[in-house]
Amino acid sequence: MTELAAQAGRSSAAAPEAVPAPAAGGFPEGFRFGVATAAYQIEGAVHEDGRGESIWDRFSHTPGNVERGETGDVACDHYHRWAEDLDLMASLNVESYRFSIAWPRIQPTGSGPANQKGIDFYRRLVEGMLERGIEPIATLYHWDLPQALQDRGGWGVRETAERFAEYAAIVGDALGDVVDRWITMNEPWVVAFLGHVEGRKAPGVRHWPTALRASHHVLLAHGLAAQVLPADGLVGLALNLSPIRGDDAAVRQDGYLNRWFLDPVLRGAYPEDMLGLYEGVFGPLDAIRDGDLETISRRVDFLGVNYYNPMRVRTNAGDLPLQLELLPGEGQVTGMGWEVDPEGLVEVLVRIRSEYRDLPIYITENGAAYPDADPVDDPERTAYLAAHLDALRRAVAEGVDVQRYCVWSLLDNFEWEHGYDQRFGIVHVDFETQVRTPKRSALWYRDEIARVRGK
Ligand code: IFM
Repeated sequence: MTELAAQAGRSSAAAPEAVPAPAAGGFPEGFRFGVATAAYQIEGAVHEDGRGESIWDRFSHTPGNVERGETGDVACDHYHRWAEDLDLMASLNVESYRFSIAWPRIQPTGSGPANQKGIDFYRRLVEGMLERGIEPIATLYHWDLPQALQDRGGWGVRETAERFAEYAAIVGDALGDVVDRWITMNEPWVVAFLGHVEGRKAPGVRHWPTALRASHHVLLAHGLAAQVLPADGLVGLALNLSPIRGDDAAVRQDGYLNRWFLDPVLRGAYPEDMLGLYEGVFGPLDAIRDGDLETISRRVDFLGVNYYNPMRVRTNAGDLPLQLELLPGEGQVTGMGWEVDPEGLVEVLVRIRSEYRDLPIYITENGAAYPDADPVDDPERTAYLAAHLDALRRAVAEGVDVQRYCVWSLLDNFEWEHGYDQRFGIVHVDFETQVRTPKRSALWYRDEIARVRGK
């Protein structure tokens, strides 16, 4: 362990920490407060230092895909302002930073040797975190597939999972001495289904059989990468999970959103009811080969949970295979129309422990977009965060081994197909000037961390 890493609390042990005892502030010993971002949403500099084209460059530059035709070309210009952003985190008492590595900066066409300038950028960034006492949590895939791989079939083909493992090995070798917490995949459901059924996200495909193949290949990519990432680190993946409310359709939506990912990762099997449903409509899912589920479930040192809201559904005799419709959120909703329900977080976490297994949980994303009346006075976001942290304390009290909490997001940023209008940041970004201003929610978070730490 390097001295810098030791200062940032890097552990040298490969095994997940033992089940924590309750400590100050209702969180276990070793618990850390963090923030999260993703490369394409903040970095900009899409043509610099040898970065290749990603599916999000292509998708956002295709008219009609993103509101107002916005793109991540400049975003928060974090590629140039990373040191200022790390200073900002340190000033907010942030203890962990979940960031993502852009695959096309490391391998511009998704295969072949590493682009040294890409590696150098992330090394500078990680060393900058460690110098400030901030723990790095590196995500390897937050949706920016090299376009060259998409041109060969993207997540619809098995080869992409194999290429991903090569990329993971490159990054693990290059940064394994300074990073020991790895998230392979962010939100496989979004990648597979929003990207390949609804076409709302890159690559904008609308084809169920491709989406089902993609869902399997994304999970396989996790499994293959987990085998080659440093053995002395910890590996997980981040699933977006929601409790589902509604009639019979809730079981199908739960299978589609939650169990299709939880079951293979934590049980080594796809849920029988969903396999039956999908195969009944689309025929055998022959992308799933012997041994794949063993690969997918072999190494999950912690589970990343992205939690925002519950979902409501009702049966609808329409479109196969799910035959359901999503209903609007009830009660308080955020700017995205997402229902505010902190208890849903407790439900999700307790369910993982009782129905699957007791494993370390990182809340890898939680937060809210609001159309703030004032750019920095954001009482609704503060209330959202406070209520969800309280919910997390209840989950801890019920025995869930919660080890990290990362607010989504540090900065207002490129919110995918919504462009820059949906602001999730606890720090306001003026996209004309790139000036960052902490919102009241950021100051509240800073003070809450200080309070828990007895500072
Ligand atoms: O901005 C996204 C993030 O990239 C993935 N999880 C949900 C966030 C809010 O929509």
